[in-house]
Amino acid sequence: MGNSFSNVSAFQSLHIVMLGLDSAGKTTVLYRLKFNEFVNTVPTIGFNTEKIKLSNGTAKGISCHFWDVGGQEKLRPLWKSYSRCTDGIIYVVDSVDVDRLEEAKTELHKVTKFAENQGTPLLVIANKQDLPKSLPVADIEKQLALHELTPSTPYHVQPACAIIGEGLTEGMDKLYEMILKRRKSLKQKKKR
Ligand code: G3D
Ligand code: MG
Repeated sequence: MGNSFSNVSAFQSLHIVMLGLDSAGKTTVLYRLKFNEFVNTVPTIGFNTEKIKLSNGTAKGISCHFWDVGGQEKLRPLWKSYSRCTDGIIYVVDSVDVDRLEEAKTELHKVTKFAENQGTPLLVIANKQDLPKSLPVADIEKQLALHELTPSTPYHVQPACAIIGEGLTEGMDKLYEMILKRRKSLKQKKKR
């Protein structure tokens, strides 16, 4: 008791959407969180959805309903409706795919600008950090121009390797922390 997490029921389910360009590693993240092991993926046509009870970290026991939406160009128009009014957005980036970072940036900024997404906490997963040519997190933060996001968007950038699960617990804990903070401030605003 007494920590910042004590005021949220472990039975509450959070609604989280996972976005990012195709092949960034979204589905690998999803099944790593669900089964705690590597699952070989195929390109997502449409979306995958899973209810997952987090099993590690400070957010352990929290239930999340994840929506993992395909990242191919023709599927990106779906992002608007899937990201609407969620508790949190996870944006997965391939840290090696330097040529498409600009595209990843444009798509991310589009999503955070939707009126329904104002203030929604954002977790950027800088994935594939196991690969030798992966860009460091600071460079990814810069290239995605995260400092230019709408000031109401709280964010955290997490280096990760989804195939072994490294960084995912830390990332989910940060996202959960931002979600709680937002809920608290919305509650206080309502009281005024
Ligand atoms: P997507 O759902 O974002 O489209 P996927 O991406 O989860 O399908 O992953 C795309 C490819 O990236 C997969 O390889 C997957 O194994 C790989 N991948 C995902 N995360 C990591 C990681 O952290 N490190 C490395 N090295 N590879 C990763 P294939 O070969 O099946 O295309
Ligand atoms: Mg996928």
